[in-house]
Amino acid sequence: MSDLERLRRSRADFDRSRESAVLTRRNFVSATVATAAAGVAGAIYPRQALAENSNRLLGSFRSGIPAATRHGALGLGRYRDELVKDLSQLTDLSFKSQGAQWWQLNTFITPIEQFFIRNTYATPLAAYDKRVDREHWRLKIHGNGIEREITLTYDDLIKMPSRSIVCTLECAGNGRTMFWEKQGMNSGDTKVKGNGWGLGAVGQAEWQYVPMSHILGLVGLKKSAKWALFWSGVDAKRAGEQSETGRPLPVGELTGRGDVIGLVYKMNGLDLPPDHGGPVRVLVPGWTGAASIKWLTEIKIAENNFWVPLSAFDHVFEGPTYKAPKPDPDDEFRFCKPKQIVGPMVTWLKPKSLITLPLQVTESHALPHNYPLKLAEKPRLPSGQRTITGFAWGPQYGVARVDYRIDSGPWQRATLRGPNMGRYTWVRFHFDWDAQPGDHVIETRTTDLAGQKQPDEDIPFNSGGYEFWGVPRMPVTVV
Ligand SMILES: Nc1nc2c(c(=O)[nH]1)N[C@H]1C(S)=C(S)[C@@H](COP(=O)(O)O)O[C@H]1N2
Ligand SMILES: [Mo]
Repeated sequence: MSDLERLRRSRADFDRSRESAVLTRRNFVSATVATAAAGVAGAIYPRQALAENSNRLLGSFRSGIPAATRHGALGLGRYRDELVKDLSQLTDLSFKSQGAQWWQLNTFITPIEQFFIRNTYATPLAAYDKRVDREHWRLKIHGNGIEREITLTYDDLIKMPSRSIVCTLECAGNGRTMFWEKQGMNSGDTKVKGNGWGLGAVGQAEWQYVPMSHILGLVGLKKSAKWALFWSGVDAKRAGEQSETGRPLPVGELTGRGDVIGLVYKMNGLDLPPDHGGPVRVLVPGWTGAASIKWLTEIKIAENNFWVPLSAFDHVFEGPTYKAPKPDPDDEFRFCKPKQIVGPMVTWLKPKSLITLPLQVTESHALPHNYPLKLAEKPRLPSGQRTITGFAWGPQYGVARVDYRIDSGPWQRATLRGPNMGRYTWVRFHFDWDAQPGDHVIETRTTDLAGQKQPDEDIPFNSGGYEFWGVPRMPVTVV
C-alpha cells in the first residue's frame, strides 16, 4: 500500500468510525500512521480540545486535525469543520447544505459520498456529546398516547427485528432554484428565499430500520393517540445544548402505510454516518426530508398536536394561496409560539424528474465556488447522437412514465430502466437525442400512477421555495 493510499484509507476510516476514533487505540494508531505519512508532526486528535470542548463550536474537534490532512493538500478530499464526511463530490452551498452533484449521479443507489447533506447546525459528534455516542445513546418514548413509557439503548434497538427499504430522501427545497430561473420569483411580493440546491437535494439509499410498528407494539399505542413528535434536540449552536430540532407526524402515518416508517441505523450497509443522523434517525419515506429527523433522542406520542419550528415557520408553505393552520388549546409548543404558525407544513412530495446535466444559473448570484458552470453559462454537449439519462420519482403513488421534449416540441416517451420497485423508489430513465449544434432546451416530466404529472404551469409562490415540482427547464448548448 502506498503512503497516499494508506492515508486515504485511514481518512475514510476516520470519517466512518465517527468519534470513537478518538477513544480507541486501533484508530488512534492508524491515524498516527496517517499523520506520519502526510509528513505532519504532532497528534491528530486534540485531547486538549476535548477537555475544553463544552463551550466551543462542534467544529473545533476537527479543527485540531492538521490542515494538510483536512483540506486536501494531498488531493485527499474536501472537508468542512462542521461536517464529517469527505465533501469532494458535493456542491459546497454552505456548511449546512452540501448538494448532490446530480449531473454526476449514475447509480440506482446513491453512494454516501454523493448523498446531499442538509443540517440546521453542525453535525454533532460523540466526542462532544454523549447523546450521539452509541454507548450512551438513549431513545425515550413517552406521552399520553401510549400505555408504557420506555427508554431504548442502541443495543436494544439493533437486536430488534429490522427491515430495509431502498427509497429516496428529498429536501422540500430541492428545485428551489427553478422558482428563480424558470418562474422569476426573485424579488418583490414573490421573492423566494433559501439555498440554491438546483436539483441536488435528493438521493436514494438503502436504509435498514426497526419498523415503528414494532416500537408501537412495545409501548402499546392507544386508540386516542393522534400525533408523534420525533425529536432530536442534539444538533445545536453549541455542543451539549438542547436545540429546537424535531418534527411532528400524524399517528395515522405510522399505522396506515405498512412498515415503511422506522428507526434507521444503517445506510447503504454502513453504520448510519454522523452527517446523516447517526447513530439513529427516523425515516419517513415519501415525505419531505425534514420529517426524517436525524440524531433522534425522543419520541413523544400524544393525543394533542405539537408545534415546533419545522412545522410552524420552517419547511411550511407560506404564501397567498396557503392558509395557516390553527392550533388546538392543548397542543404542545416547543421553541415556537402560536402566532409563529405561518402555513401548512410540507408533507408528501410530488412526482419529479431530473436529467444529469448541470443547470444554467442566471438569477442566483451566489454560485457555489465548486459549481461546474459560471454565472449564465450553459452546459455544453458535443453534437451527434447523445443519450440523456435521468431519474424520476413520485413517492405518493409511484412512477408510471416519463416524457421529454426538446425546444417545446411534442412530448415523447423516455425509456424507463428497471427496477421500478414501487412508490418510494426512484426509477432511472433515458432517451436518445440527435443533438444539432446550437442552443436548446430539454424538459422532462414524470407522471405518477395516479395520473399526477409535473405541471407546465407555474407552481404557486411560497416564500421558502418549497416543493418545486414543475417541469424542469434545462438549457444546453450543443457544439
Ligand atoms: N436533527 C435534525 N434532523 C434533520 C435536520 C436537521 O437539521 N436536524 N434536517 C432535516 C432536513 S430539512 C432534511 S432535508 C433531511 C436531510 O437529511 P440528510 O442530511 O441525511 O440528507 O434531514 C432532516 N432531519
Ligand atoms: Mo429539508
